[in-house]
Amino acid sequence: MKNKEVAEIFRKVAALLEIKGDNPYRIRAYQRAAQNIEALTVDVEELAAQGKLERIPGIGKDLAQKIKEILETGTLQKYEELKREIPPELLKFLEIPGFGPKKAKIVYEKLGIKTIEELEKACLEHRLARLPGFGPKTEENILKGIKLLKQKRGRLPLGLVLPWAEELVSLLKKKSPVDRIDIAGSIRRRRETVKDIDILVTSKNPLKVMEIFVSLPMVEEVLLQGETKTSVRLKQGIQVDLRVVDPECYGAALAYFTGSKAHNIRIRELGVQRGLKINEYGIFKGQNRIGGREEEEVFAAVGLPWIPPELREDRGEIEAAQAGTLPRLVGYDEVLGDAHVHSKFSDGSASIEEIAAYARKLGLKWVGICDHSQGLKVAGGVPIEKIMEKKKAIEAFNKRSKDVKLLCGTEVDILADGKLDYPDEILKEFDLVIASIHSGFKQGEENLTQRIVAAMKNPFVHCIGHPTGRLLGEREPYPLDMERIISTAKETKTALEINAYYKRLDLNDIHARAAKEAGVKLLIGTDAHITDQMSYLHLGVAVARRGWCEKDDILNTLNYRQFKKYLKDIVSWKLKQKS
Ligand code: DGT
Ligand code: CA
Ligand code: ZN
Repeated sequence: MKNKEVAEIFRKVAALLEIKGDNPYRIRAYQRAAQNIEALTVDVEELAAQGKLERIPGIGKDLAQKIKEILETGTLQKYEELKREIPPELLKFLEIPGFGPKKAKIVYEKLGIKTIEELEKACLEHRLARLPGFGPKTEENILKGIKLLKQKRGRLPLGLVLPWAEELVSLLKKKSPVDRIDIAGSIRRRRETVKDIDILVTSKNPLKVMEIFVSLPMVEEVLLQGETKTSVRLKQGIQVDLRVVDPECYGAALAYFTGSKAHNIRIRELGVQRGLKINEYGIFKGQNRIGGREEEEVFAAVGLPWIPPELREDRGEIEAAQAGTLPRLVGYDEVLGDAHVHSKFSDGSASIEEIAAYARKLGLKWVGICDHSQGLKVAGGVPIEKIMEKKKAIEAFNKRSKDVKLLCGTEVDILADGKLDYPDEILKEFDLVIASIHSGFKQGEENLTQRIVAAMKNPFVHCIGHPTGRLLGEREPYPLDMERIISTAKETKTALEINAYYKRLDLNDIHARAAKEAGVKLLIGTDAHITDQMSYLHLGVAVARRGWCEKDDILNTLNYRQFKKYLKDIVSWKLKQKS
């Protein structure tokens, strides 16, 4: 997959153009293209071979040609030219979130600062505040940005890493003599970000497995090669640790390397209380190994049922297992629909037919077609005149389609004053109304909370979309009084979204659990702008599971009829409260 490489070059071109003060539309076009290419779940090379590059949102003839050039030559003529005009240090500064090119240029030229470390030091010593147009606030923002950048470098979003890990597993299964094989670590627990890939195998020929592993095309560098452990760095920039373990202790090793560390420590303590030693090599009584082949044995040894990996964070799962009150987590195959997909009616790239066909491929039964509202011009918001056309198209589709059904929805913008971007008489026409904030992130906690609370009080709003607005590694969540959001959601019977787009995962696991505990329903949506992104739905389920959610907590487990009825009933109930 060259997706990341192509996206990276586009992103750098955008940054270079920004320093030069080029046309903002052109800059945005490159940024948007980079984002969409990176988010693809299919190989951009494959799309190029099939002549389908222009199906990627934001890719026209010109950018398609440029993608081909990168795939063929490994770089872009235009990029090489731009690079020659601009010092490379400045490029690095542009990776700092919230540190724009104009300010970067001033710092570089006036203070001669050449590295991020120097920049951090200068901020701490308040040497930037004296520059024209700078102040203490700027320094604070730059320091925040540097912190984000460091986090981003250290950890990658699960949604990027999981497919790489799965690809490694499938290659090892196909090409090397492995018997058992599992992904362990934070990926198995489905943590939202991941430091490295941990893989565990058993094999009668460990040396052969290692030999084949280090020669896989995804591997860039071998860091350590041994008979039981080999570490490599992938071209994607992440480390992989592959361990070959004895079949006798595979279960114990899997439990150990799945973690979390905090969870392991609790299990080990429970073992000690029973006179047992539990580690990655098995379960021991004195010198004797009394178990460890299967993971269940580890839990059974300390009197517990098997605990799903998503819960293993020492957040009460041990106590719940002891009390027999572990949740029956919502299953990955229990979600029947995707609540939040953008179509060609706004800024999505697919028609409703294409979306339905993709849903069918994923085994889904329904999709909420939730396009942006009129005011979001940059995102192709649907003007009021076109809503009836969309509604009719969806009704006609539903008549034709026997299996997959669509809901006519909207992702209505919550405006700066808390009002919604469509009037009530329009909102009432939709089957599904998700209200989201897309602007005014800097308003402060009270205002932002108030906007969401006001939206929830609207009788036609079913759900709040990506409630905190965070983007992993790019944008911190805006400040919200989450307790008040959750209690108002409960009072108004408004659902909260678990946005499953890999950079959002918003609500996160902790907030999803708080919502569930308060009795608030959760709705999972991928926010897909291109059909492939619908395959991220499982990431939303993973968040729900990490949030201890059961089937009843998740509206996506309803079938089409039940879901539509649920949505209607909510509006009737809300209207009754008002009158
Ligand atoms: P990551 O890699 O930061 O995304 O998160 P993990 O959980 O995959 O952490 P990693 O790769 O450092 O280690 C994998 C697992 O190995 C971890 O979840 C628990 C186990 N482990 C590592 N170090 C220790 C330790 O010092 N004590 C115990 N009990 N377990 C450990
Ligand atoms: Ca790990
Ligand atoms: Zn949105």
